[in-house]
Amino acid sequence: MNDTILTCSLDFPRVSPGSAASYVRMIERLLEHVNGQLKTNPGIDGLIGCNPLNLMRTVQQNHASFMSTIITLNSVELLIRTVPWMYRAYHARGFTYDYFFVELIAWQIAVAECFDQPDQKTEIMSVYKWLAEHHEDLIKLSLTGAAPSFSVRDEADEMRQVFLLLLLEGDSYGCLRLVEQSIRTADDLRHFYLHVIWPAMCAIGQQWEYNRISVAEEHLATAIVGRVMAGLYPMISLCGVTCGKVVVSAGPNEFHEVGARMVADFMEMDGWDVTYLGANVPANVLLDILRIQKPFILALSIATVFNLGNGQELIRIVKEDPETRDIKLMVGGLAFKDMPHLWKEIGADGYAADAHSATLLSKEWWSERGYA
Ligand code: B12
Repeated sequence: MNDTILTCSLDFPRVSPGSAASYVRMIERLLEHVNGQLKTNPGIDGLIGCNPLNLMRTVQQNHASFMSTIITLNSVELLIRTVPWMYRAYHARGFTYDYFFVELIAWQIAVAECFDQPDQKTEIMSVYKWLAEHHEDLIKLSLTGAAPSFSVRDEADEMRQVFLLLLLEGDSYGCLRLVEQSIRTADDLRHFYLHVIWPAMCAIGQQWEYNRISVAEEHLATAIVGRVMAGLYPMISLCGVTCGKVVVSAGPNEFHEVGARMVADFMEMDGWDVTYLGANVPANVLLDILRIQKPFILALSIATVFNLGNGQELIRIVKEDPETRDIKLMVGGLAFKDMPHLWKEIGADGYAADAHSATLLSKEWWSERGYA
C-alpha cells in the first residue's frame, strides 16, 4: 500500500460489535431511506450521468452489502480496496464524483433518523463522516489505481495474449482450436488454467471495470471458458481417486464460478473425490449436501467483497452443526486477494491463493489427519 492509503487509514473509526450488528439489522430500512432521498434530489439525473435509477439502486445495494462486511470486520483495508474500485467502475459509467459525496451525506441523514441508541448512532455516523472527509483521497486512489487491484501478475505469456484476444472477439471456435493444439499433458492443462485462463479473465474484468466491454461480453467470455474447461474435463476425470471427498462450491449469491471450477478440477487431478456445485449455492441447501456427503473438505469460493458476509454466515452455520462441524473449511477467491488474514476473521480453517495451492493445503490437512 502506498503512503496516501496508510495516512488515510490511520484515523479510521472502530465500530463495536453491537453497533455493527444494529447496522446490519437495519440495512434495508437505511437503504430505503437513502434511495428515497436520492430519488427526490432535483439534480439526480446529472449526478448519475442520466443512467436509469435502477443502476443507482444497484450501486446502493452493493454499498450496503460491502459496508455491512467492512463495519462487521472493522476492516479499513477492505474499505480502501472497495470504495476506490466503486468510484472507478461507476464513474466510468457516467456517475459523477459528486454523486458519491451526495450519497455519503444521504447515508448520514439515514443513520441519524433510523438509529435510536445515541452511542450506536455516533459510531456508525463517524464511519460515514470519515468517508465524506476522505472523499478526495478516495477519488485520487480510484484514479491512480494505487489501491490493490483485481488482477494477477501480468505475465508475458504469448498464449494468454492470443486467448484474451479470442475471448474479446467472442471466438469460441478459435479458443477451442488453440486448446486442442497446445494441451497434451496434465501439466499443460495446469499451466493453461493458471497462466492463461486466470489472467485472461482478470483482464476481461478490467475491461468491464473501465466500461470498455458490457456485462454481455463478460458473460460471453465466461461461456467460452466454460466450454473450453468442459472440453478438457475428460483429461481430468481419468485421474484415479486416492484421497477423500471434497465439496467445491461458490458461496451464497456468488455468481462467479470459474475459480471454484478450477479448484475442483485441480483437486480431482490430485486424486480427490470431488463434488462440484457451481455458483450461488444457498446456505441451507449446501448444509444439506454436506450432511449427506460428509466430505473431508468444503472448498468455498468468494469473489465479490459484497458476498463475504454471506460466506461468513455460511461458515458459522457449518461450524455450529454437529453433523458438519468437523469438515475442514478452506476458502479462496478474489475477495481474499491481498488480504491474507481475512480468512481467519470469517471463521475458515485455511485459505489458498490459487487452485494449485489449494491442492497443497488439502494434502497437508489429509496427512495431519493421519492419512497417507
Ligand atoms: C466473469 C465475471 C463475471 C460473470 C461471472 C459468470 C460466471 N458464471 O462465473 C458475471 C457477468 C455473472 C459477473 C457478475 C458480477 N461481477 Co464479475 N467478474 C467476472 C470476471 C471478469 C472474471 C471472473 C473469473 O472467472 N475469474 C477467473 C478465475 C479463475 O479467477 P478467480 O475466481 O479469482 O479464481 C482464482 C483464485 O481466486 C483461486 N480461487 C477461486 N476460488 C477459490 C476457492 C478456494 C477454496 C480456493 C482455495 C481458491 C480459489 O483460484 C483461482 C486460480 O487458480 C471478474 C474479474 C476478475 N478479476 O476475476 C469480474 C469481477 C469479479 N466482477 C465484479 C463485479 C463487480 C461483478 C458484479 C457485481 C457486477 C457485474 N459485473 O455485473 C456482478 C456480481 C454478481 C454476483 N452476485 O456475484 C468485480 C468485483 C469487484 C469487487 N469489488 O469485488 C470484478 C473483479 C470485475 C472488476 N475488475 O471490477 N462477473
